[in-house]
Amino acid sequence: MTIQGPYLLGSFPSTLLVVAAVLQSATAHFVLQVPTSLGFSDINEVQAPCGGFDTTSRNKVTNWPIGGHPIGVVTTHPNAHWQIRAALLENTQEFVDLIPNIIQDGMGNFCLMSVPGIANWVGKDAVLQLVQTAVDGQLYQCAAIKFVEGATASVPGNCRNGTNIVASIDPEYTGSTTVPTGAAVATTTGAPAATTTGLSSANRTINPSLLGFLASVIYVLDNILDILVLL
Ligand SMILES: *[C@@H]1O[C@H](CO)[C@@H](O)[C@H](O)[C@H]1NC(C)=O
Ligand SMILES: *[C@@H]1O[C@H](CO)[C@@H](O)[C@H](O)[C@H]1NC(C)=O
Ligand SMILES: [Cu+2]
Repeated sequence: MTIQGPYLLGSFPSTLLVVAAVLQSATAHFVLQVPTSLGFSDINEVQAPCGGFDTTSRNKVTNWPIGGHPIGVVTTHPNAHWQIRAALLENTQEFVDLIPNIIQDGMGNFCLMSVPGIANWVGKDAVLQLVQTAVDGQLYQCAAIKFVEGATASVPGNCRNGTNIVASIDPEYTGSTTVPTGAAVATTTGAPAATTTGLSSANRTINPSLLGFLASVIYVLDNILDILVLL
C-alpha cells in the first residue's frame, strides 16, 4: 500500500515523532505542530512557560494575522483543558488569553481553525503559549509569532481533528480575552490546582505504564482510522 498526498508530507513525520515519544515514555504528552513550536521535549514539557525552551528564541517566526491563525496539536491525553495565550516578547511574564479556555476529550490530532490575534499588538514580536492541563498536570509548548494585519490564515493539511476529538469552550471560563491592562491577568507561574494534582497522583499510583500503553494504542488506532478516511 502506498500512502500519498498531504498525509505523507504533513502529518506522517510528526506522527512518527509522537508515537516514538509515546513509546519511549510512560508519560505521553502533547506536541504543538501548527505553528512551528520552539521545540518539543517530552521530559521538560512540564516546565513553564515554554516546556524547557528559551522564550526569546526566534529561529522560526510565524506571522499571526489579527483575523486568525490555526493551531494544531497532537495529544495523547483525554480530558484535557487548554489555555491558548500570548505574551509580548518584551514582557514574557504576562501571558494573556487569545480565546476562552477549551475543554477537549479524545486523543490524537486536534485543530483549532482560526485563533484571532491581538489588534493592539500588530507589528510586535510575541510568543504563543499553549498550556494543557490533564492527567500529567500542566504541560507547556510555545511558538515564536508576530501579529500582523490581515484575514485568517489558511489551515495546513496537518491541522485536523482526529475522529475521537470533541471540544468546546470551558463553561467555567471566567477570564478575559481582551488586551491586558496589567491587572487581573493570570500568569503561567501558578501551580496546578490541588484537585488536579490529586487526580494525577492517583492515576500514576494505579498504573502509569498501563495508562501510557493504552494512550499509545488508542492514538495509533485513531490515526489508522484517519488514514482510512483519507484513502
Ligand atoms: C476541530 O474541532 C473543534 C471542536 O469541535 C472545532 O472547533 C474545529 O473547528 C475543528 N477543526 C477542524 C479543522 O475542523
Ligand atoms: C484519573 O483519575 C480520575 C479519578 O479517579 C479519573 O476520573 C480519570 O478518568 C483518570 N484519568 C485517566 C486518564 O485514567
Ligand atoms: Cu503525558
